[in-house]
Amino acid sequence: MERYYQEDIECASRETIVSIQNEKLVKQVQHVWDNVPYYRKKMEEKGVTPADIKSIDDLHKLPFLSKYDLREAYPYGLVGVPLKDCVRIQSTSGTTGKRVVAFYTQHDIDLWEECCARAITAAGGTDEDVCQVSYGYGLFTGGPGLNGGSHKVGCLTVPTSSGNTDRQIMFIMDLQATILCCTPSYAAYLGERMKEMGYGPDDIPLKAGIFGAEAWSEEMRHDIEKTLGIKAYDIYGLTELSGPGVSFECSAQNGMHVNEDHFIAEIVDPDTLEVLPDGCEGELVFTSLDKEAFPLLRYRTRDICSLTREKCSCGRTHVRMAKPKGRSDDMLIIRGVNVFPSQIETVLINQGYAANYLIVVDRVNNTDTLDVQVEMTPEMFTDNVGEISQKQKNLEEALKSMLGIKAKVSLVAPKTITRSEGKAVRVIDKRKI
Ligand code: DLL
Repeated sequence: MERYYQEDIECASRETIVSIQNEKLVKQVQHVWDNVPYYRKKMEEKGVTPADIKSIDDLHKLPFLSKYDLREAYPYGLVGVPLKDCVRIQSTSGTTGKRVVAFYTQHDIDLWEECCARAITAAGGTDEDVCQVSYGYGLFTGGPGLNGGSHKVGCLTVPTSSGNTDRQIMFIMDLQATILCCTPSYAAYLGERMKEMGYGPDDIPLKAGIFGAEAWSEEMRHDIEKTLGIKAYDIYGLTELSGPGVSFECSAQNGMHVNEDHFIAEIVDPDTLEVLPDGCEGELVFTSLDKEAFPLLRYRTRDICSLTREKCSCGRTHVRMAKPKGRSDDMLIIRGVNVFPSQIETVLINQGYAANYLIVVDRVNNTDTLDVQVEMTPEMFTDNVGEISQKQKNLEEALKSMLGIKAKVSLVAPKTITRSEGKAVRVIDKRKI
């Protein structure tokens, strides 16, 4: 049976959703115009005033915001309320660029935690569950967001934060945790460690995982589900818009429902900025409809994915976004060819490797080089040079057929690539150093 945290709104008719969005957008544009001089100036430059925005059909008239603007306006330039009304900041864990600082009123935090509660409920969570939150706590939004959502659902919340892997496992086993929240790469590491400790999927009390904060492949999902004996749900979000819970997966595991009563999602062509129809891949852009402290309109996420409004078997009506392929700024251009780390991950897991790899890009004699270091699993480990070289060759062929360019593979011994407790760093681009 599908569970909902706020069924009325999660399963509302399209007309209801559009009417909520129309009403909130008009108010939000006025709020920003009145209280955020930085964005008002952008609107004036584009010749738009709040009177021009009567419904979501007028959204395209508004200017975009990007990380560049967040840096320009750092730290207080985009805050929409007096600082005395703000109760918290959070900041990006970003693996690229300077940190972003986002602000919250108590109302913003309540809505954010509700979004996370929707995600936990969609993963089957109830007040009977023990929910271990192994995302980092502190400036990163993962821990605080899912902690708040878990409280709202009424789960017994175990705020372990990330790291100290053996202690995490002790709590999962001793407290009989049923839901695990962490990055997919950390979930894979926890699974690996539990296997080493002799726990099979039937010994592990977990039933669901809520994994996000980084791009991960379907193949990695299947691996984690098998090792931990759980159903693994994707969750998406970004600090600029609140944190985790902007969208989340349901039992169908076929795209993440965007919380459309709080956010409008658009897909644009990253070069021309033209709005693209459903089904087309492009850059995801969000407008937050009821954030008070940090109300971003048409914020360019850099995440590449597509949207669908096709009916979902879970009964939710909110638009779904596909698993982001990666960020446009994580996309590697190697000898002119676009390569996403997630494509490499798909090949490795399909060939029986785990998601323990490092991509090293360099430029030698004016030519880009792509080296992929891949860890052998303990089961396949060998020191037979001929066998290793055959395995490397097989992987190189599989990568060539996926990417269209040649990659050099080096197989390394188990446990030689550093494990991640938060967002994994998978790429070293020496061309940028
Ligand atoms: O990563 C918020 C979060 C925490 C989401 C916990 C899910 C779970 P930031 O540190 O600001 O916030 O990073 C946001 O991470 O623009 C995407 O590029 C990436 N990202 C987040 N979730 C996913 C996901 C948090 N499910 C950036 N799949 C975003 C792919 C994701 N990428």
